[in-house]
Amino acid sequence: MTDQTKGNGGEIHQTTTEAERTMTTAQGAPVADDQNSLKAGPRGPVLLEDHVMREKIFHFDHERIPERVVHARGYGAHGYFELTDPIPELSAADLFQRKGEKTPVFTRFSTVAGNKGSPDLARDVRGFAVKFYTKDGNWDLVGNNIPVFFIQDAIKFPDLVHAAKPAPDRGFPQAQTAHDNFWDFISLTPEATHMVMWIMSDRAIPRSFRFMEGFGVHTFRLVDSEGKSTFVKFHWKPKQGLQSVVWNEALKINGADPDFHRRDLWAAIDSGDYPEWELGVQVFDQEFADSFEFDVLDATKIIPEEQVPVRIIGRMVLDNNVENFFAETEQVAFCTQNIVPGIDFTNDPLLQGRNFSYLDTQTKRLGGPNFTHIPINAPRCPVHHFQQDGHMAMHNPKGRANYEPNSWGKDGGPRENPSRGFQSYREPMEGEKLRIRPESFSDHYSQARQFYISQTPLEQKHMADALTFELSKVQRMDIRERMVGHLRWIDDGLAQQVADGIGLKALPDKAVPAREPVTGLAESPALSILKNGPDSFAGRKLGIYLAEGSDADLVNALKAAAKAEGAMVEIVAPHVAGATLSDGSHIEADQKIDGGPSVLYDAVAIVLTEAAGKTLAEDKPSQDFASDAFAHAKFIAHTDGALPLFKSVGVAEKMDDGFCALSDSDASTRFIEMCRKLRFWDRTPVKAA
Ligand code: HDE
Repeated sequence: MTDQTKGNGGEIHQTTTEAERTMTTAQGAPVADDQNSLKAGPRGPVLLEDHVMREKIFHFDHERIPERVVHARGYGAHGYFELTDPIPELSAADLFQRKGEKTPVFTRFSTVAGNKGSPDLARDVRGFAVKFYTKDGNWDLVGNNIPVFFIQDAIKFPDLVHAAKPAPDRGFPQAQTAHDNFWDFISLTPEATHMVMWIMSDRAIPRSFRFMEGFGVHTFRLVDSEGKSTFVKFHWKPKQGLQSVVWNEALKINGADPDFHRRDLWAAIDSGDYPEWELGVQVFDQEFADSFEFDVLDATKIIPEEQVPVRIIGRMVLDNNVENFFAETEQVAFCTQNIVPGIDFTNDPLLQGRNFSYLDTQTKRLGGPNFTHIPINAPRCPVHHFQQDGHMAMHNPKGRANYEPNSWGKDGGPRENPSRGFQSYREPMEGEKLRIRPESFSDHYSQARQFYISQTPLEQKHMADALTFELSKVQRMDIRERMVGHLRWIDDGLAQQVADGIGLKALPDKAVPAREPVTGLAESPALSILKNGPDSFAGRKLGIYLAEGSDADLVNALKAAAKAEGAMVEIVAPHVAGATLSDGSHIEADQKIDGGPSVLYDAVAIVLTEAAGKTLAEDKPSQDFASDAFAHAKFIAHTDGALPLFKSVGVAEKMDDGFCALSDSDASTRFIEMCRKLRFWDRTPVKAA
């Protein structure tokens, strides 16, 4: 039981007499007063002797740990990986052996460039890191939502990240690449061109973590029980389908809800709508690698799915939110070198560098070598070794022996196990020691072009717009021109649009290529988001804007239709207290209109009486709700009462097939069916470039 009293100065004291609820210091000493420090007299100086206050403030002072140098902003959740198609013929990895077996996972999604407090909708790559707690130890698949990377050799990573982060002199801009330093570095790094096409595409502004693909990026190896190896690339495919927002929407979401992505993941899991991804593998042998147009060790290249199909072997379900953000999401330490028997590295120089970096960075971030003792990082299988001591050691070896070989027999601790233990693939190695980039890495444009031509005209336009936006923020003309010189290898139409957009008088010369690009690479439809639409509104969110007197039957029908589809609904109203509907029932609002702009929803319904419509037609947040929904190509359901609002923002005369008049009892179902297309793109038609 908690009692509440007032103290001498009127401050609130909540007290208990129950032993188990008694507050203590970190040393376990019971605390009598958590409101006042120890003083000499009521107004007197605070005494140094106050061990309670000093301990509390000392601990607070040390609450922060260094944020991740990249991927600082992220959000994680627990779940499981379930094997649906075992692959013992390819890999001896324990988690790939038994159909239906579940392996616990912790997955963290992130942006790359921004700091911990930066907004979620920055144009950026998203991290997609999965820790599998297997019976043979932790396997960390630390990937991204884009299957290629900017650079080919880890030694360039500090330069890339320095160029992308705020300029060191002025300390801005935060969480964005639209500045001179980034494009200066990129335009001097032609190997980045392929990745640039991806980050200028809508992939870099995902609607939610739940609607993104994930990629292991590098070529890895699978190794079977006989030691035979097959190359592999890992893919995560969202069951919910792919979806992105449009750039203008991203800018506004960042203002309306900077936590948009983390809130979305948390809310979906909290409501029982568990996001799910399929794990796929692209497997190929040395013969394929030798005949492929590009080097499979080059992380700036993909292998198109049309060339090597993705075989689905399992699924990941995230079904459990973190209990404590810091303990789990912040302290989780992903390390690419966390690998298990049956999976192995290749000689991709980016991957090899990462294998050093992640272990090194965790030691700095988590304060010492014992971060595997933190529960989120601890393997969930038995652990036996002779490592000991160090900061914050929780489990030291038991018994007398802390070395081997030793003479203590059964009590002498663990020993190596040649048959079960990790064996590196016996890859023959020979060569001179050199600092050199392989010539087979020197094609910088072919796949960038392949990505571009695989997009729909609308997606291509978004890329041209993104490049124009970013380069418009670059002040140095020579950097802008140099970048357009690279774009000319991708598509002259694209280069021209960007050149026009940033005010170049003439197209600059083509960049001099290290190697003549391959012509005639086939389109890869798998690379487009819009060609692979989910055709479902499940997992999406409908915003219903209503006010006093709104039609109760319509509101209920919309809610029911959305629920039947598996979609979420939020009620937006002029007041957070909600409104009284036509049947006299009261409905609570989830958002007050200026805190619930239409950018937060995938589709909107505006259910207003004529009187409310007339009043709200003069209200700026209501106007924005309607005009933004229209501008962002959203499906809009409405009553006649919404027409004055549409009129006030110039939309009334442009109403198209993306609008659905809520005129009969089936209209709600019809509207949700329309929403399966996610957006009414016909509203923003684009001619093929
Ligand atoms: Fe990372 N990266 N990275 N990276 N990376 C980090 O590790 C690094 C790269 C990726 O949610 C750091 O724990 C180097 C590619 C993700 O906690 C650091 C290179 C890919 C995460 C680091 C790369 C990634 C990180 C910073 C070039 C996709 C977040 C904090 C060789 C395949 C994991 C940390 C999480 C984080 C180094 C390139 C993905 C410094 C040196 C390529 C998803 O170790």
